[in-house]
Amino acid sequence: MLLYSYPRSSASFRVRIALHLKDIPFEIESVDLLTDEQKSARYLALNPQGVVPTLIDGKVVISQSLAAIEYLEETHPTPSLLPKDPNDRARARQLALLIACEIHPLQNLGVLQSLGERFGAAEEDRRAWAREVIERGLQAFAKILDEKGEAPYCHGDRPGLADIFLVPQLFNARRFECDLRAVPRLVEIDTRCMQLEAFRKAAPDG
Ligand SMILES: N[C@@H](CCC(=O)N[C@@H](CS)C(=O)NCC(=O)O)C(=O)O
Repeated sequence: MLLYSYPRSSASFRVRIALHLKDIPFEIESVDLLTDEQKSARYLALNPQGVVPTLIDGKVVISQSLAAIEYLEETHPTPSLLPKDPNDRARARQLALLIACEIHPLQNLGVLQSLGERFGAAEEDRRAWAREVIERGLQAFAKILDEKGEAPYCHGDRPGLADIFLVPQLFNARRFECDLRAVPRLVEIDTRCMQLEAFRKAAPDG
């Protein structure tokens, strides 16, 4: 498989974790977000949204990290990234989507650039906006987890879908200097995940 990816892209980080957890061999084609390579005609032909990641498996081309991860889950079911019980599976997806739909899109590069270019928001205000959406979203994530008890990972004793979304989001939270004191359980899970080779190899500096 081939993954179009950028080291510090948290959406790419998610797919890299899933590939490593499933021990699927893959190559990386780097797309430089700093020089807007994601907006080049060559890349837009592959991914009309102009964002990373894009996963290629032969003729299959998948954008959207969650769709790519679900594809990996279906084509390489072991080890599974989802719990067995339907309630728990729904919870895992709920947590992943909370990050994918409610936190990350509001703090990604494109939105922060628009806040500056269209509305004149200063760098400091853009960072404050990102901090606010991340902190609020992570606090909701932590509350949903608390209802489930004290498992070592987000859903049970193995890392899975929700952890795959949580760890890159915490990486972003630190980039924006979010206050994580209100979400100690998330910090603990992140530390535990980062002790695993799959997460370390997938990390921006991995
Ligand atoms: N929902 C998409 C998000 C993709 C996304 O926003 N990627 C960011 C990097 S994390 C990106 O490529 N940004 C470049 C831009 O906004 O121009 C996914 O999960 O794949």
